[in-house]
Amino acid sequence: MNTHSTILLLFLSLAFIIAVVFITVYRSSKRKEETGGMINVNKKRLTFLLVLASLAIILLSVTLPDSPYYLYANETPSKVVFVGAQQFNFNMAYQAIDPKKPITEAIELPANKMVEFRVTSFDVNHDFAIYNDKAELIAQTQAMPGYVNMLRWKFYKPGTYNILCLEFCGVAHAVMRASFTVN
Ligand SMILES: [Cu+2]
Repeated sequence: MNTHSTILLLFLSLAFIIAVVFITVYRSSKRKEETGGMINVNKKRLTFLLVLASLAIILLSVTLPDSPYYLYANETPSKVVFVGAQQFNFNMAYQAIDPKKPITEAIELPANKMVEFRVTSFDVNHDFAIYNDKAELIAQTQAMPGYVNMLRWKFYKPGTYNILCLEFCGVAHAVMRASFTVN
């Protein structure tokens, strides 16, 4: 069973449990109906919550399996790029970067092959957002101090790709950018 199916199964099980809880609460409230009072309000509230929960379950069941978190999970990247963001530039290299002696290499990546970015920050929160030559956002991940976020992607079009920071990180945030080429 792959990860998607496992998540879907887990989600459906949870949805079933939630449905059982809702139905139990609804039925137990129905029994008190003969006594009058606030029952009508509770009934409306429950119906509303039931409809809301059903809608959420339907929407999530359709959209969750397509989440990009496990994209290319079972493949080996053709190249790994280490990214250490800091105020106000992106250090990029083919080997792990020492925060005390940050280095930046010219990055060239192969087209049509999966590549992996290992993104972290050396100071505050940044964002690593990849744009194509039409300034369209293609992929992004947060650059967070103390965490390494993995971003796997395939570039089909050769050319220059720009990296912008999407997280306001200080006075020079707007000029924080870098680029790499795909051949
Ligand atoms: Cu920034």
